[in-house]
Amino acid sequence: MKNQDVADIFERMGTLLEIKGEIVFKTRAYYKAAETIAGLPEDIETLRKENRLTGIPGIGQALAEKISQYLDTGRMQAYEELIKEVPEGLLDVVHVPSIGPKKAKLFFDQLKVKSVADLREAVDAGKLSGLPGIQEKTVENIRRGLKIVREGQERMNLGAATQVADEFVAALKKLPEVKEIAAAGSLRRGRETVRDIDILINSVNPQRVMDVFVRLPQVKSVNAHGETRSSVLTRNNVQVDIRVVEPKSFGAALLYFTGSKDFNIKLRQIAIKKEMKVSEYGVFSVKGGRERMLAGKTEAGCFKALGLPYVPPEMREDFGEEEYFARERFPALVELKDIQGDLHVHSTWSDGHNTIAQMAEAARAKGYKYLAVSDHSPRLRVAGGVSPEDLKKKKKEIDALNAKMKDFHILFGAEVEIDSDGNLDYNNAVLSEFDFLIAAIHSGFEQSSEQLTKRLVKVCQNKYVHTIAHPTGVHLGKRGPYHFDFSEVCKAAVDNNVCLEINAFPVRLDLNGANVYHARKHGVKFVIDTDAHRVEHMDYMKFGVTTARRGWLTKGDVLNTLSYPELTKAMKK
Ligand code: DGT
Ligand code: CA
Repeated sequence: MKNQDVADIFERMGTLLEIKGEIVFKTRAYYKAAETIAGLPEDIETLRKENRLTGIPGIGQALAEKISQYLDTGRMQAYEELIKEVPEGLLDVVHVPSIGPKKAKLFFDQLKVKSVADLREAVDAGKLSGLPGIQEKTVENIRRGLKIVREGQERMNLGAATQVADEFVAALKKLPEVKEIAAAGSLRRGRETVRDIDILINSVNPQRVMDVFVRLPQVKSVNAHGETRSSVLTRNNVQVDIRVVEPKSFGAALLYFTGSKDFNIKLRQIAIKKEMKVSEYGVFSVKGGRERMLAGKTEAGCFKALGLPYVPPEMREDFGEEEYFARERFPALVELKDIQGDLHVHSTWSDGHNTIAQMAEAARAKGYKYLAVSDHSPRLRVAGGVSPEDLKKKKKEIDALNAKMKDFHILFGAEVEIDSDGNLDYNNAVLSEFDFLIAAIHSGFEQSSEQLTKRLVKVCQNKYVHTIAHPTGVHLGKRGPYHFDFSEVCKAAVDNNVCLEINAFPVRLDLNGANVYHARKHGVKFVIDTDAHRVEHMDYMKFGVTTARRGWLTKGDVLNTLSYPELTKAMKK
């Protein structure tokens, strides 16, 4: 199916025309067409064959001809002409945080900046200062943007990493030689971003495992092909390393290669104090200068031999271990099976792909007991925010669905915009109607820390608000968090019975594990939400739970582990 290819070209044309300074009407047409084609359930080649291209909303004769040309020849003349005027590299420049089409054009016209590398050079050489409208602060923001881009290239998000690892694990698991297999490293710890994938295998026939691994279809190139270790690059340039170890050391190796490095160092120090040694081969007693293996087969065995409680992988970072080790027993961390519902999903009422009924059915199939359908409010025009009039219809639709269902509740929700002064996008009469209200910032990130803090505190004090969505605004690889006084906002949240969200959408993972850990110390309560814009996105819940575990949350810290009656009680102000 070529739908996505065509959509991508139109999307690029929209951006290139925007850089060129074309009128909004024309650029919008391309963006709209791209969005529509990407979402088409039918194959665009079929539509073409049956002469139905112009029947697609927003596709007129001119665009239909461009599509046909691409389907016939694999090229689109209009696109090729456009990139003669506006170099393709500017598409990357535009997407550097804080750049956008206007600045991309300015730097291209004035400094011949044609790529991100050119931009980096121009910034380093101090050439941006003095250009019209470019202040020192602007340059600083661009510098920060370039850093985020670099990090985004070096590290993928947890969702992307999980997908790659799952493919490799599934393929290798099929081998009879593989007794046990696990992804280790930052991925196993559930870190929000992952540099490379470390897979560990328990097998007595390493050579065969190595040979199969380097020949898997996902592999683009082989960096190393050894007897017990190999390393490859996938077609998407992800590095995947595997190691095969003997059964008696599998647990110790898993412990070692899960890391983090700092956690390993801490374990080694503890071992030394107890006249022990811990390595990737096992836990050993070194009493009296004699080395004796105590454990290695399983991870749990290694912790036990060290006299420590089992530390879940998500907690193996450089914070709080002392507190953990000092306790006899630590309350169990929250698990995916504890989750009773998703409180932040979108529907076709705003920019979601599925209807409320479809989302609810998928939620029920997961075993959930409730779902809050929280569409955008009108201020977020790009996301088709719901008008107060349409809210009445949406409410009716929800009431009708609820009347038909037993043991499942759809909550009438909204993700309402927080304006630059901390006010909400619906009036109080409208706000009072919602069962569950999420407040969110989608603009005005560049405000000062004081302003942003004030804005968020004010929202916490709003009596209708139940939670703050993606509280720091981070977009992994695209945008850093906005800055505010995190402790102040945590305190305001606790004082006003407002939850902070752990947004499980893989490009967000916001709050992240470290934020959650600190917020928990303030006594904050949390909701773990997927922000699903289609049914499949609801599967992201596992990443949110992982992030919660990285912040040491137990079931009791998370609002959406409650039953429906408990939830409604807990939401009362
Ligand atoms: P990443 O790949 O940057 O997302 O993070 P990790 O934690 O996966 O780091 P990586 O792939 O360099 O190494 C995997 C694990 O192996 C790491 O978490 C701990 C262990 N490890 C690697 N190098 C060292 C080391 O020099 N010392 C110690 N103690 N452990 C190490
Ligand atoms: Ca790694």
